[in-house]
Amino acid sequence: MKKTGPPKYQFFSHDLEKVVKEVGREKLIACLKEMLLIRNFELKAEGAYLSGKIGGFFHSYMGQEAVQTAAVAVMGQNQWWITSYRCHALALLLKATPDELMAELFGKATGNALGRGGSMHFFTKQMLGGFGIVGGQIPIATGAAFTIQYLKNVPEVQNIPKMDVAICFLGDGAVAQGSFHESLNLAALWKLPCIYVIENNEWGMGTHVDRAVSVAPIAEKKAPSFGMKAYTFDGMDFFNCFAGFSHVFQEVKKNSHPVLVEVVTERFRGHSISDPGLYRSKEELKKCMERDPLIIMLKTLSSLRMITDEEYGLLDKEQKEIAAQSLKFAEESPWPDPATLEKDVFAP
Ligand SMILES: Cc1ncc(C[n+]2csc(CCOP(=O)(O)OP(=O)(O)O)c2C)c(N)n1
Repeated sequence: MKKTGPPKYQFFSHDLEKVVKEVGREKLIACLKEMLLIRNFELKAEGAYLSGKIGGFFHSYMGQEAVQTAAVAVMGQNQWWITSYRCHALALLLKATPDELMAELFGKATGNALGRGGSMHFFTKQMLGGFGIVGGQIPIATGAAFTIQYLKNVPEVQNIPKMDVAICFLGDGAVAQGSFHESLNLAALWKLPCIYVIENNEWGMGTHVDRAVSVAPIAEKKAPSFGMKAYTFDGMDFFNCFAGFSHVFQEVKKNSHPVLVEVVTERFRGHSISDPGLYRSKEELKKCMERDPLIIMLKTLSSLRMITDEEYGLLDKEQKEIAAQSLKFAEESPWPDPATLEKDVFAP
C-alpha cells in the first residue's frame, strides 16, 4: 500500500507552441506511431503469453511509452542506450524489428537474441541491453560514457562508434542500490557525459517508492550530493519529456557533465505479467490510466488540428496489423536447434 499521497513535483517548464513548432507535424505523428506500435506490440504479446504461447518473464512498459519515445526522438539512435528488464519499448525505438522481438519472446531461432534471452534481454547495435539485475545497467552506462570521453582524447582508436552521450534508464527501485551511488559519484568526478533517467512509476514490484526511497522528489534531492544537476519531467506528457530531454541533451553535450533526470510516470500493468497487483486498488489504477500518454498526445495534437480521430484510428489499425504480423512470424519460426545449445556460451 502507498504510505502517503504522491509528493508534489515541480516539472520542467515547457512552451507547447515552441516545442510543436520546433519538432513539426511529421515528426510528431511519427512519434505517436511509435508509441502506438509499442502499445500494440505489448498487447499482442500479452495475449500470446496469457494463452500459453510465451513463457518466462514479461514486464510491460504500458503507461510509460512517452518517456523513451521522447528521449530517442530527441537524442537519436546514435548514442549508447541502456535500460532495465522493462526493455521492449527501447528496442523497438532503436529499430529492432517487431518480428525479431516477438520471435525472441517466443524463444524462436529467428529471435533478437536467437531465442536465448527472452523478454528481459533485448539489444540493438546501440542498445547495450535490457538487464535483469536491478541497478546492473547503471555501471555499464557509466562505462559507456567513459568510453565516449576517452575516445575524444584518443582519436586514433577506430572501429568504436563515436557517440555524444550515454543514456541510462532505471526504475525508482534501483535508486537504493549501491551501484547507483557508486556510478553517479564516479560519473560526476570524471565529468562523464551520462544522462541517468529514473523512470519513477511509484512501484518496485509491490513496494511503494515512499517505503523504499528516503527522499522525494528523488532527483532533486539526490543529485546535489553528487554535484549534479537534476530535472523532473511529467512522464505522461510526451511534449514535456521532449522539451526536457532536448534541454538536458544540449547541456550534457556542452558541459560533458552527467545529469540526473526523474520522470514521473505510471505503469498500467502489474510488475510483471504474473503480478495481480493486489497492492493498489482498482480505483487507484483507473485514476492513473486516465492520464494515458497516448490519449494525452492525441488530445494535444487534436487541439492543434494536427490529427483527426479518423487519422488516429488508421494509425492505430496500421500498428495493430504490424503487431499481428509479428505474432504470425514468431509462431511460424523454427525452434533453435538443440545442437547449438553451447554456441556463444563463453563460461567453461
Ligand atoms: C539486485 C536485484 N535485487 C532484486 C531483484 C528482484 N526485483 C526484480 S524487479 C524489482 C523491482 C524494481 O523496481 P524498479 O527499479 O522501480 O523498476 P520497475 O519494475 O518499476 O520498472 C526487484 C526488487 C533483482 N532482479 N535484482
